[in-house]
Amino acid sequence: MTTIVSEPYPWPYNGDLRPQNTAFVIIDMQMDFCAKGGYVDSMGYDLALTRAPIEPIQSVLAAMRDKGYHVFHTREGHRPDLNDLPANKKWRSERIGIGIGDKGPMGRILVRGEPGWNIIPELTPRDGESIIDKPGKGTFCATDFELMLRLRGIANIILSGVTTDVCVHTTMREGNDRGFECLLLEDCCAATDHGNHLAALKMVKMQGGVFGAVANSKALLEKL
Ligand code: C5J
Repeated sequence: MTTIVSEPYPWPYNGDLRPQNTAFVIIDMQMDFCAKGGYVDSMGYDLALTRAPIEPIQSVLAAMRDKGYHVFHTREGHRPDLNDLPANKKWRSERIGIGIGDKGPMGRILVRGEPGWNIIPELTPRDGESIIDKPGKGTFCATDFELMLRLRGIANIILSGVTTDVCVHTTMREGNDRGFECLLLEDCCAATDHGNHLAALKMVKMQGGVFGAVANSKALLEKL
């Protein structure tokens, strides 16, 4: 029986925490979210917020790699022809910054193959780690993520990345509805608004852990 000190219950619920059945998922730590001239910067949000989880994620990633846990990286992005970009998503993005698909200082915003779409160098994936390219906010939508989790016998998902209230939360909710046991690492995530980050953490902990549990990376590292 192995559990992590977390809220609102010791995670995972059944104490079955092993490298074989657990994945560490790093969501959208891309230049568009963390670098000057990218998507988040073009909207005028503070990059210090989205860059804050880099070091904590690096520590967890090193431990997960060392112990042989499954590691997944995700990238939010669209095909260069934008055939997978909903018109309302594009329209909304144009209201606040450079529109998705339009050219910015880091190349076309959230378009696959552009400089802004790359994962930041601090968290470069290693050979053997899966990268999920997703057109939406959730990692399960229009991807082979669930198939890969099921084929490997993964039951537990540990979530990190940006943004807590959007892509991380959507993925957690999607995973929870599919029966995966989810843990959100609070210091390994960030939102473009700190209040939204805190609210997103609180939402997880309602109703006895409605979407799973929340822990600090230190609690996880102690167990690993
Ligand atoms: C957003 C994301 N916030 N990765 N994407 O648009 O959370």
